[in-house]
Amino acid sequence: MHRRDFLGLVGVGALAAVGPDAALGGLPTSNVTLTISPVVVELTPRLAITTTGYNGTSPGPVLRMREGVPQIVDVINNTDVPELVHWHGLRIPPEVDGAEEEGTPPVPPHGRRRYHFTPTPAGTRWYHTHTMAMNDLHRGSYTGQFGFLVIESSGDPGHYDQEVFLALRDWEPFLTDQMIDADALGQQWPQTEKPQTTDSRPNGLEVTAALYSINDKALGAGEPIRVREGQRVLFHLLNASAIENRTIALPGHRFQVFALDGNPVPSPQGVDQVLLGPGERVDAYVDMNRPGVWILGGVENDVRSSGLGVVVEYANQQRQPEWFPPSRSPWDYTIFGNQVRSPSRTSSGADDVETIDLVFEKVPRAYAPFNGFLVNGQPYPHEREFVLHRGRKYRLVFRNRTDDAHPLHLHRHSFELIEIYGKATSGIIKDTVVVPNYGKAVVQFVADQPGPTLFHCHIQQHMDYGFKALFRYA
Ligand SMILES: [Cu+2]
Repeated sequence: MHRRDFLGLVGVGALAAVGPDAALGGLPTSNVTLTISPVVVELTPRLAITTTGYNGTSPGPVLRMREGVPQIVDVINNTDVPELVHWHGLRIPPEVDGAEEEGTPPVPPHGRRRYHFTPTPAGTRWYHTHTMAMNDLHRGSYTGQFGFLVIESSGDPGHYDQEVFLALRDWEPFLTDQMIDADALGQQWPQTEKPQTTDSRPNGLEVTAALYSINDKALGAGEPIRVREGQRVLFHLLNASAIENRTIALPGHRFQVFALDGNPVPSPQGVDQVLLGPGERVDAYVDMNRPGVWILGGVENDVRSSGLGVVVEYANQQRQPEWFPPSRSPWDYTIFGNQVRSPSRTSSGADDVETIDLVFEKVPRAYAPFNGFLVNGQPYPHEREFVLHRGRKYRLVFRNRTDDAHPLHLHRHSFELIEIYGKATSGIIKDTVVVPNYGKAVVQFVADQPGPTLFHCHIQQHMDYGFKALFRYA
């Protein structure tokens, strides 16, 4: 379908019968059952797609679990292929984490499997399939198998008037060699990892999409988010895409970001736009103090008009939803961290910290027609895995020698971001970080979760074609 045809179908302002809330009511959870089966997602009243989802919907239900309270989750697989449910951002054992590389047993086709785990840490997590897709764009994270998971603590959640969960998605992916680089991070960074001569071989086919939604609705097709002047709205934002980093904004409003990947940050800050790599979450308050009808959506015009948005409507306001571009202030993780004066802290192998260098490279058309990726010169699996010693502190130096920004995810652990864009920081705890093209990031973590631990790029095609590694405990 041509993008223009799709625009005609959506028609900002059209209303669908079922709003996003229908799919997102919280479940009481001492026990949870997730049923994997084919679903129909009505992106607009006139355009539906078929995919695979949880409990008859995509996104799946917002799951709420209590931190530290043991949980039983039953997964029923009503599809013809083995499946895995990964609990993203949780510190849980490899047998239940949901990665085959770590040894989690898959849920067999038309079978079921019971998981026992004790959810921790508190915060905005999510759950999603972790199967390989390779060249099948109807498998893995290209499907609708994802949902929010909130791990609740006894801590004070702070004051807000309503809570809104927004998952960014793209649909009906296809392959192209005309990838438009959407990785304009706005941020300036030293390209310390750029090789003297860059690879000039033609690029392989990459996955892209031209159809987007927030939760299960394209812009204008679902119920608006209804607000009143003076309200404080708590937004949980997730990029559930398999393919692309995204930047979103709400014109005339600021996102007061207080948590990254579900973990409170040392310096909450207001920002005009939020960048999310696949897998990342941002929690933010928005004070509703500019009455009108607005589009909360992707900053790229073609992406937003192809569905990536939702209408925010103040009470007693009737007009066409408005959009204007946010200020061009770049996304910068470090503004949410503690100020660190000496960047040398990150480069010298100080104290009791062991440094592991991870060099990422792309090999154009290594798996023709697709690109391949190398971690320290080798695609997965590595002959000798990276070995961790329990209780020891590690510093991972991500050296991105490719022309893409990659969202890098470490399973079953949280890490502290200590350097990015050539700036030192501290106190930002994450599980996924977008490392800019030809740039470097440094993270630090304590090896306190024994068992095999998967590390990978959260872009499905990159992971499938080599961009992953396994850490083992000695
Ligand atoms: Cu990647």
